[in-house]
Amino acid sequence: MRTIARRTLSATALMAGAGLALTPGASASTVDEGVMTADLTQLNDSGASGTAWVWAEGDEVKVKIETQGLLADSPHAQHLHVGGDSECPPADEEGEGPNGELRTSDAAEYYGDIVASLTTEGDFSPDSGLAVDRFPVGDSYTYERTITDADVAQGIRDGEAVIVVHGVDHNGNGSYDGPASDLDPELPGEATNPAMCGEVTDQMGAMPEGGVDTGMGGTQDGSDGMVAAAGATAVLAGAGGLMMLGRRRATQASR
Ligand SMILES: [Cu+2]
Repeated sequence: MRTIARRTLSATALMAGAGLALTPGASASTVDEGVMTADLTQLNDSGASGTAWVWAEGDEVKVKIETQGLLADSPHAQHLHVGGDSECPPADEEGEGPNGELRTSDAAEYYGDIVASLTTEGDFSPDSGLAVDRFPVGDSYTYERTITDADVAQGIRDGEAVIVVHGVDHNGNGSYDGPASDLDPELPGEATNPAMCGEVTDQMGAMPEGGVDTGMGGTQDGSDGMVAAAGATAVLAGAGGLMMLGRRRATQASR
């Protein structure tokens, strides 16, 4: 077992050193259990950014999102989208809204429809897509939730999922107002226009793949791969790697 772990470490170190993805190495059995990531980047000149980590194992999907630069003191609808081209629109994409504002429906050809609403509690189906009283509030927040949906989990594993966070203060007056939303005439477009978007991918390896540390089951083999990969990340990335490990511990502790 020690030999296998060392071999995993070497392979991972080589891949990381070459700037390639931290693939599961010897842990072929844990492919479905690995973390995927999404680098959330701004749309509509929102100034927002963030990172998402997504674990999909069996029917379970665990999502963690960290944000910065969103409109403060306001709810931000956020969803997993699947469909379209499974990608985000270009950052400067314009839409049919006032002054070329990109509305949610304008970019549907890129990221498809809502398949899961990343609400803070209760229903997470597309029906809750605009349940503004059950979405995170604020400019910078950390969101974490596990949902159970076989189709959503499969869409993520297939690399078809995109995370979109909504809510843009186009006129900079500190609240959602102005013309009606394309999704719901009762809401201002500012409340529903996309603020940032990220494709859920296994390419980045912001955190190493592994079964046990996701808290969603896993095998002993997955654990070995996880420890080895984490070690390599810490050694190679220095402080950055340690930060990532700290995040993972925080994730564990909060469960
Ligand atoms: Cu959305």
